Amino acid sequence: MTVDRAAGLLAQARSVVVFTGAGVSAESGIPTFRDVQTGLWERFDAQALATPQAWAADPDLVWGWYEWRRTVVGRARPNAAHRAIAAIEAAKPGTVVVTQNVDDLHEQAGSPAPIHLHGSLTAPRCARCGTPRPPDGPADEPAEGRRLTPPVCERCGGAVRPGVVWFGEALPEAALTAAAEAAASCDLLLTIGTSGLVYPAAEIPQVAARCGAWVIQVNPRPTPLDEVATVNLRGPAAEILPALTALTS
Ligand code: BV8
Ligand code: ZN
Repeated sequence: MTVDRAAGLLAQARSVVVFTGAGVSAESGIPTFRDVQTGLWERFDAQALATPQAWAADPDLVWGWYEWRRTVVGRARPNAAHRAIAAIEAAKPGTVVVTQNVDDLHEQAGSPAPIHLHGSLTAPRCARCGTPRPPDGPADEPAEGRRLTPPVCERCGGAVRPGVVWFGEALPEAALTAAAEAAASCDLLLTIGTSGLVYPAAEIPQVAARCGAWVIQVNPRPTPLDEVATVNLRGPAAEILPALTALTS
């Protein structure tokens, strides 16, 4: 049984990296990036909205979209996969969690310091001077598809932008370096719920494989990472991760 084989590798591993994508939050009710467009937003392409060009053209539309997504995340709770990942960290000190997600469900599940390669919905900042501008409470329930005027930076008067990495923007250097170093030195990388299509984040599991680590993939669908996976666990993360940790504990 592949999950037994995966549990055996996890039990032996001395240095673990857990790499997650939107699929790990799917069972918390947060649509994945490609599925996020529903209702009034479905006429927009997420990849087109998550760009500096969209922000420059219509900051109110982009800010409204992110506030709507922050509302969706605000209603979500960590699922059994997030909790199992936190349990792996507790059982294996030194485990590094690297996420592409902009929600804070790993933190809510008890992961002490996940590396956010694509930023976070909880970290808006001034688009001009970079001053962080933590959200003032839950998003005000913007209706889907509604424009919202972004707040103004108290320091310089610039517009406050979402604290995420848009397409065409560089990833935070320290985060990417830390993730790549962890991947290069681990002996096991778990890649959970990612399509492995967006670079340079998608390099992380490849780095681990190239450096000789075992790679365990958890995803209901095939991805380009099938080729580098030592064990491929086909199924939903909230079902597979608890089974994996139950076998390992
Ligand atoms: C950069 C934050 C350069 C924003 C995100 C042409 C060719 C190749 C590359 C490029 C190209 N043109 C441009 C590029 C580069 C581009 C890129 O890779 N594009 C791709 C689309 C081809 N990358 C960039 O632009 C990056 N920056 O390259 O900068 C540079 C360098 C120096 C100086 C200046 C510039 C920046 C990329 C970051 C974009 N921001 N997120 C926001 O959230 O709004 S990316 C976003 O999409 C997500 O974070 C995620 O990483 C990605 C994919 O989203 P999803 O598909 O939803 O999620 P995921 O991939 O995780 O897939 C979901 C998976 O879950 C699926 O496989 C599904 O089967 C699985 N699943 C579903 N249910 C479950 C499940 N799994 C388990 N359990 C379940 N229940
Ligand atoms: Zn400012």
